[in-house]
Amino acid sequence: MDHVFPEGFLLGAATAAYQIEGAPDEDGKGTSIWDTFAHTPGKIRNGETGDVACDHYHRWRKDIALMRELGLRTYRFSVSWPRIFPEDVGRVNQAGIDFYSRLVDGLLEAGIIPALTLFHWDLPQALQDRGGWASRETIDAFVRYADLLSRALADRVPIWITHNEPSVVATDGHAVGEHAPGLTDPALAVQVAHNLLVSHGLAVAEIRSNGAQKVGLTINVWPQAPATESPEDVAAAERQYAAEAGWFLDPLYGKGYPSEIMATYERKGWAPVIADGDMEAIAARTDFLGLNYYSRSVVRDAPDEEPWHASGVDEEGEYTDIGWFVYPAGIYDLLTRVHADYAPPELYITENGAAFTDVMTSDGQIHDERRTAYLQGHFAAAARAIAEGVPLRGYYVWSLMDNFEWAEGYSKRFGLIHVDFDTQIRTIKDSGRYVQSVIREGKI
Ligand code: IFM
Repeated sequence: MDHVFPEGFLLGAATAAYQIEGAPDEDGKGTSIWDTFAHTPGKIRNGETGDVACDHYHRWRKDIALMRELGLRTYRFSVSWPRIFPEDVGRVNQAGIDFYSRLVDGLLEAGIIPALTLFHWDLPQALQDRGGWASRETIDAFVRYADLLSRALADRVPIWITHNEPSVVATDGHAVGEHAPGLTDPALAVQVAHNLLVSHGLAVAEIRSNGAQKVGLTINVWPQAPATESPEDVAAAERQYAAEAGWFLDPLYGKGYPSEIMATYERKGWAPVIADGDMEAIAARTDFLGLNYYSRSVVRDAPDEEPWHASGVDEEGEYTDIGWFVYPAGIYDLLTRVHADYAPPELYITENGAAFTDVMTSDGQIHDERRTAYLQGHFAAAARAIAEGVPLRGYYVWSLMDNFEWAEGYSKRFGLIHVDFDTQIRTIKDSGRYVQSVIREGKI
């Protein structure tokens, strides 16, 4: 393999609070919507919850030691908002801030650059009770939370991510109902997406003024390829892309919402209420864009399919355990397209990885060849984009360790580190050793 990452490239791994921490009511933490949702019968596979997860809240020192062993240059984690504000915007829980402050110090001592996500889906239940992301009160609450936390940590955390995957929060949580808070109202979902973007934009200035070196946002994007070269299929793929990616990226880069998508929302009565100044707020200057890439879709024109008149087509080839097609070239397609369309000053792959069933062999190891091959293919395609001038500065593998995969519970393992959820024993997988060697030697 002659692909390499450039000198100084930040290769690391990512997690999120609810997926790993456990300790749902320790040290003054309030209830999040994911605590509520996971405890609602029928919502999570096998009735599992994040109550213990990887018990990272108690084992974080050991987890940092494992990151150090892997040689990670950077670690992306998220903060549990209800550890900081257990109720709504009123009382601050200093013990919550102290937990993350210790974590950050531990990372820095280990030579690992912290990257902090403010919102990876675990909204305080008290805010949901007042309307959640559909309410502008939550925008204000988020800005207050961003300000408070960045005042406490921006002197030591250089990379700040406001939101993780706002489209998933909006769609899965508010239209499909498979994620917390479990609502099924498409118009509400469109408003939620708008409010998330406004809250991002308003928080950027606060975080920066508190000393953060870099502030950005993470979007999940699946490139959409047409099933054939027919103009109808090509247009369908572009519509799907505009609805999923353009709806978020265009306004972030000052282009407003895509008109074709807005026209559809207006026709359906789903268009968001936009207050004066919102579009300017959303377009706040950011230092980088985070992209989560897992797969791509192939779509064909389908006039009967609402609302985008497009429908997915299965591809021949390998799929991961969660049903996502393995398509390494898609990360190159995505990076080059986003660079060409919006030219963010810097890009990060803030998540990429694969769920596969792992088997511990008699040597006590996990020889996860498919995950290793997945990563190798995606690293190589990303390196190709860098070689062609895309300013990709870092790459976070999802995930550092096996964890709570939302509605799928513990059934899908994405980790570089295997977690035995009965004993909490961690075992570095072959894929983890592979990432270690890429960081050490630079070669992919
Ligand atoms: O586990 C999730 C993560 O929380 C957000 N991005 C996708 C991952 C895999 O589904």
